[in-house]
Amino acid sequence: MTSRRHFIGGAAAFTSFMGAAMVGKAGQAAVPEAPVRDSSATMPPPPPPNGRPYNPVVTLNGWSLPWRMNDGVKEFHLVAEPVVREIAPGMKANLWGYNGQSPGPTIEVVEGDRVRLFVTNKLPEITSIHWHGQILPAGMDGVSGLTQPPIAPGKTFVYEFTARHAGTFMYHPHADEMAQIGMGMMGFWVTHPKNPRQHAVDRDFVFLLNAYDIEPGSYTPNVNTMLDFNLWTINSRAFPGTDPMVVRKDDRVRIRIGNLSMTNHPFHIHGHRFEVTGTDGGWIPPAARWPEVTVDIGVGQMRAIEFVADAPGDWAFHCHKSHHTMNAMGHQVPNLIGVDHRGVAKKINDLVPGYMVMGDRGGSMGGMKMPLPENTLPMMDGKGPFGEIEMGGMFTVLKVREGLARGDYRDPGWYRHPKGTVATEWNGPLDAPARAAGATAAPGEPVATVKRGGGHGGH
Ligand SMILES: [Cu+2]
Repeated sequence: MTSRRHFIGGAAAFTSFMGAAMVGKAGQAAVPEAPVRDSSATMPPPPPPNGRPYNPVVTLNGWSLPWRMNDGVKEFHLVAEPVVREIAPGMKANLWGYNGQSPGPTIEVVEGDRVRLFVTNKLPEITSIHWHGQILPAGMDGVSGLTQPPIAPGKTFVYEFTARHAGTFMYHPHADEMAQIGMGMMGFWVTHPKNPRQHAVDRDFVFLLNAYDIEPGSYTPNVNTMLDFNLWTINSRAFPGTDPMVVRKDDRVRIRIGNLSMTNHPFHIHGHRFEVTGTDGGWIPPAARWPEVTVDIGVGQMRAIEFVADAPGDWAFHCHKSHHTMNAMGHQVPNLIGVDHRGVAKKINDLVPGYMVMGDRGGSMGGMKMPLPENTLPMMDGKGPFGEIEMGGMFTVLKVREGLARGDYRDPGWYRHPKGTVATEWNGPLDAPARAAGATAAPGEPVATVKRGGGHGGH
């Protein structure tokens, strides 16, 4: 095994790392170095140091794996291993992943590239990697037992094939999948078109959707869970731990979303309309696209959406299943909307300290403070410029700003709304609403006495 170098910095560090790898001793080793990243922050995309040019993608709360060019072949080294991933500030999870993080790093190559991937298994059990969506020789498909023997703990396998068509793909184990995917083993793969102007956009984001069942107060997912997950994550991050997607006004933006969780996720954008331009099967011809504001992403599917970010602001971008935008703890709270339980809750609280019910006026859970076990996220969280955002899970913010520099992905802070464009409290006169005779009264209003005329019958 070659030594493993911690890989923390941004583009500058990447370039110097690649430079060192090219000329240093590691460049001569049989197996390329396996860079490790110990941060869950989004790494701005570095320009390709060699090989065919391409427009790199931005992996939300992730990074792209550097390669070594060896005689015209791009060589990557993935290490399957246990990792500690910060899900959001205040919560870490014991996951399995690649090269220090879950999901693993994004692999970026160009159509026609010859690619060699070394995979070292540092897990306590066998593994393999399947290159989801790639057209390749059957023996490189990574299905343990079917196309190759499994990779035993401590062993390294090598895969090699030509990236034949441009598009968006994923990688994940095809060995003990329930446990290994359930522990966070997955990654993104982007094959860029040979002509960098083809399918070109200004900003190209990628992320995977995954889910975990981590008991409040614990650190390790229960991988036997089939449906009842309590942490819904974008690249193994839950809001407010998800980084914003920062774009310049009028940029053409692509977001590629892969789903390796156990259920579908209808992803919804605010303030814009998009078209689905790609699937894991390839690009959709322009004439076959239609406008959307929500796209359902099925299990094992990828959808690439594109739009022009022409509306400045902070726009929510999230899964539309409401339970998928909340974190753990929420699902066992009894629903007492409409029940006056003020006395009851106090009595129960004397017996069960920390007992909490959903508010009798509907909830607003962000304002409910209950003692949390250690290593547990509030179910809805996030401070915004106007108060609690009351979101968790699969939620992030698209920040559209004028005048950003190309390649500037730094968080610009909250949007400053032009005067007169924010919803505000109405302080003028409020007349009682005119109601039709016989209409149901509003709560607190006396029920109107309507004289029922005889002879009409019925209700
Ligand atoms: Cu969802």
